[in-house]
Amino acid sequence: MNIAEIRMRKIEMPLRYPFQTHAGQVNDRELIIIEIMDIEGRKGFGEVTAFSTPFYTSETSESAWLVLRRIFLPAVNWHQIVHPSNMASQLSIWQGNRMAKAGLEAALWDLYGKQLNKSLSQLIGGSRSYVESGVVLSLADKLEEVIANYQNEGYRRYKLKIEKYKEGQMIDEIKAYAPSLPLMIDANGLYEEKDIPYLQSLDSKGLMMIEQPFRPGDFYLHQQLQNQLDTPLCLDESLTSLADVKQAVLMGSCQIINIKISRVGGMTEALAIHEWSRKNNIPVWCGGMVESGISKAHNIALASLDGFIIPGDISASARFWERDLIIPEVEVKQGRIKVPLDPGIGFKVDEEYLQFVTQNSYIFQP
Ligand code: OSB
Ligand code: MG
Repeated sequence: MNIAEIRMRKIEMPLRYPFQTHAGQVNDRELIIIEIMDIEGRKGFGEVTAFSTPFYTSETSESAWLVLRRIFLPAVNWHQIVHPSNMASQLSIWQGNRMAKAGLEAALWDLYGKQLNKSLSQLIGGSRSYVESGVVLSLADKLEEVIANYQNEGYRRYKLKIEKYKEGQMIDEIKAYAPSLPLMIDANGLYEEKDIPYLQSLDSKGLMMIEQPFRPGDFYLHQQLQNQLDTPLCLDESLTSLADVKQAVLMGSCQIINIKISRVGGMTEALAIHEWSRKNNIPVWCGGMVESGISKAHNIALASLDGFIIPGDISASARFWERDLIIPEVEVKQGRIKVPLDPGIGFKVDEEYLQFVTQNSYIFQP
């Protein structure tokens, strides 16, 4: 792909509202932006979406920075890369660090689209011109107020983070003023085996699904729960590869798959998961990482594939940011986002703002 230079930036973007999870509150989002330039000066952009603490997966933005700088960047045989998927095979000798791998691969996909003058959606075989959009409600949000706001954009799926044992009541409250709101909860693995009776009490609430009730790795416990629930289970943290997805589905540990490009190590693996799920009639949706527009753009392309039949965590730029890194910003109208047709990610990167939020830069020349 004639790669001349790779630049990594550590950035910090202020969130419009604090994002509250069980593990604390995020006010400023730390991210790594990867920029890969070819010999003609075309640039591809990717994003490493690891958080500053390992509350979601074991990677952090700092661990990803180190692994990229010390191990991945020097070890890739850049001259042998003729297609973005070559990156995954070259990096497959190393365990884990999937978000670091995914960010690098993302920049290659954007660049590849620009070199071929094709949109990312077109490159990967996307068939939709709009993707359906869902939104996550953080624990810090005043539910009634934010739901009223989000209804203007017409979001097609609302996701509630859990506050153990309070969610039953929260769901009832929401249903009281918005009875037909398409609602799901995401437990981020906080329930334990002893909570199975409580989870059964949620079965009558009409949830679209329950995401990641137990800790990752516990396919057996998820299977036990799914056997006792009508509400479909969806796995997130548990699924880091196609192999995990096959295991979960074939064991009956879940009925729905959350695909995040970052969690599975890149677009190539995400495409393989989508393909297998489609052949096996397993519904998939695209997860989110409180990410910038660069990563949202990659998600929009992914979600334009056939198998993405459930609205994803792909919200408007304004859901998180006063100002986003892309032009134009992502907009949600009537619960949908238009899939851009321009080459690569299809949005222009706001390089002036990118420079403004950059804290630290590292340049590597192959
Ligand atoms: O589990 O999907 C998750 C945010 C941080 C860590 C984990 C998760 C999330 C989200 C964010 O749910 C969804 C979004 O970005 O819209
Ligand atoms: Mg989740």
